[in-house]
Amino acid sequence: MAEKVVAALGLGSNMGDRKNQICMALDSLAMHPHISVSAVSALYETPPWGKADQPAFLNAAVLIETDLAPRTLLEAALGIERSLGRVRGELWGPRTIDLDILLYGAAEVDEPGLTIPHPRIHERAFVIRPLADILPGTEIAGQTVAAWLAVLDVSGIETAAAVGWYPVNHPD
Ligand code: A4P
Ligand code: MG
Repeated sequence: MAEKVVAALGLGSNMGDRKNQICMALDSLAMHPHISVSAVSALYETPPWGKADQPAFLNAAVLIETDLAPRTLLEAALGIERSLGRVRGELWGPRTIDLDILLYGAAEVDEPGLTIPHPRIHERAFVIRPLADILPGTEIAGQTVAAWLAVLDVSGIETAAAVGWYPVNHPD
């Protein structure tokens, strides 16, 4: 069996029952035979980034351990999106659920359809805020996640709720 790798995924939703969809995606990850969930961030309500005229998002980040290769993990994530009714619309537009592979160990992947670390993590408060709950000390683009959090504009981001029964590693 392949070695286990620690990976971080970002979750986002701004259509339908946002919290339920994020919780269903977390359940699907936890039930996957090759994925174990180690920690989940708090849930954050975040202003839309990139395309402003759309509803606010709920965002979270989850730490997993997996022996799936990056491409297989992406297929699992896309399968979970599909199972929750994700229909691909415009880039950066509204979505029922978005599951992005943020980090996969220290791997750097740049292939058609798969880029890890996920592009622009450190420019996006909606990614860095939840990621700082689960991986504050990890370096991205030369600085720790916690250091990026300190310089990003987090105005408008609010803690929505803890996610429930998952082990939450949150500073509050
Ligand atoms: N893909 C490549 N690398 C990855 C990766 N590391 N993880 C490919 C996941 N997918 C990856 O994604 C398009 C394709 O990206 C996938 O089929 C996969 O092959 P998509 O989810 O269909 O497209 P998208 O999400 O519209 O585009 P993109 O660039 O992934 O957008 P983002 O970066 O996900 O941004 N504002 C707030 N507040 N919160 C949000 O969550 N999300 C977005 C979308 C915009 N604004 C937001 C939020
Ligand atoms: Mg995406």
